Amino acid sequence: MYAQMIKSEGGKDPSEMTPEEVRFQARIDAGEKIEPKDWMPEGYRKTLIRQIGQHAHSEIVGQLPEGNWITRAPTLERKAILLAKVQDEAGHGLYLYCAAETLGVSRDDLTEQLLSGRMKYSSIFNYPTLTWADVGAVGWLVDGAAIMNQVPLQRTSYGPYSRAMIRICKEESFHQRQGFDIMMKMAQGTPEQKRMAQDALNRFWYPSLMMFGPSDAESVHSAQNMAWKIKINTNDELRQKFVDQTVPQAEYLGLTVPDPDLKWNEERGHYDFSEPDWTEFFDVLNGNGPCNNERMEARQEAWADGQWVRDGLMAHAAKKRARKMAAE
Ligand code: BYC
Repeated sequence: MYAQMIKSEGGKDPSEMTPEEVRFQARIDAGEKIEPKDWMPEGYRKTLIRQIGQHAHSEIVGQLPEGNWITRAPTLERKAILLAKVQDEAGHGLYLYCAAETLGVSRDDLTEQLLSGRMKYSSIFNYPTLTWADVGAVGWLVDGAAIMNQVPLQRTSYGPYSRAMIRICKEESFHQRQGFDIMMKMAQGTPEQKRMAQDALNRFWYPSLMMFGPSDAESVHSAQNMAWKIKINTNDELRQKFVDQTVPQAEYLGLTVPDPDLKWNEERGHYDFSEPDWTEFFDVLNGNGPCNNERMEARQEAWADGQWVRDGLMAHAAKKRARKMAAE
């Protein structure tokens, strides 16, 4: 009876749920947050570890394309802004690793899974930043797409993830605006600067659309994740929202979105647009993007270089513990 009352659209059939699962789904449907010590289905825990872990890794790997330009930022002010942004991404990664740890996985475990290639990070960070305009395009488009995805995640059902997203979203809007500001300067600059801005848009447009994940028909996790309110919108819904929001911004910049089929559809009240090349997307996911090897090597090197710091911290903690025990 209770099982029949719950919604769980897209998820498991209520008649196949255990009484615990039924109670859990009812809490989700009532809009309650799930906290670390609450009972949760193993699948819920696993999919959250997958998504939050992937999200954390994306923040950390995501520092690399922009970090590439810190030493070459055109002015001291731009350098300071970029430094702050890249540091923010490191902070986001840390909040998210902490949120994942509440699900019973350690940060070392997650790192090991990233470095061994068993865990993914966002496809977008496998593309290079070739010019300063690319730093603008990353802020404007990549952070713009990230916000579109992350604002609804503030309402995700898992408490620690939802709270991490609230903090992260505040910073992401600054990131997006700094990117747009760079694009504006470039688009209004010399013909060569405008050409660089257009070239950056040309190269980052479709990879940014891919950030939302495969089309709904190909998305394996969406239905269950939406039933559990881990995910609030489908991949295609968010992609459409992103296009609708970004096209007028491109027009304002005087730049052309690289899609000859892009046009406003009066009837739908949305832009019609061309799908990204999904073969390229899956190729990038399989490790064959332009920068996959470079990104993994950079993370592996950073992890190895940081070993002495981790060893030092562990030795210090052990000494402190021993001193405390001796004093008791
Ligand atoms: N890249 O069933 P689906 C940032 C995978 S960083 C790689 O639709 P789901 C920033 C997916 O994992 C922000 N993989 O999955 C940082 C699954 O593979 P597995 C990053 C992708 O989970 C620095 C398979 O494809 N944001 O803003 O329902 C500087 C099937 O997909 C991608 C997040 O991480 C992709 N783009 O939906 C600047 C957001 N898309 O695991 C900026 C949190 C899909 O089964 N994550 N896959 O092998 C999410 O919201 C969801 O996980 C996704 C995918 C929408 C990405």
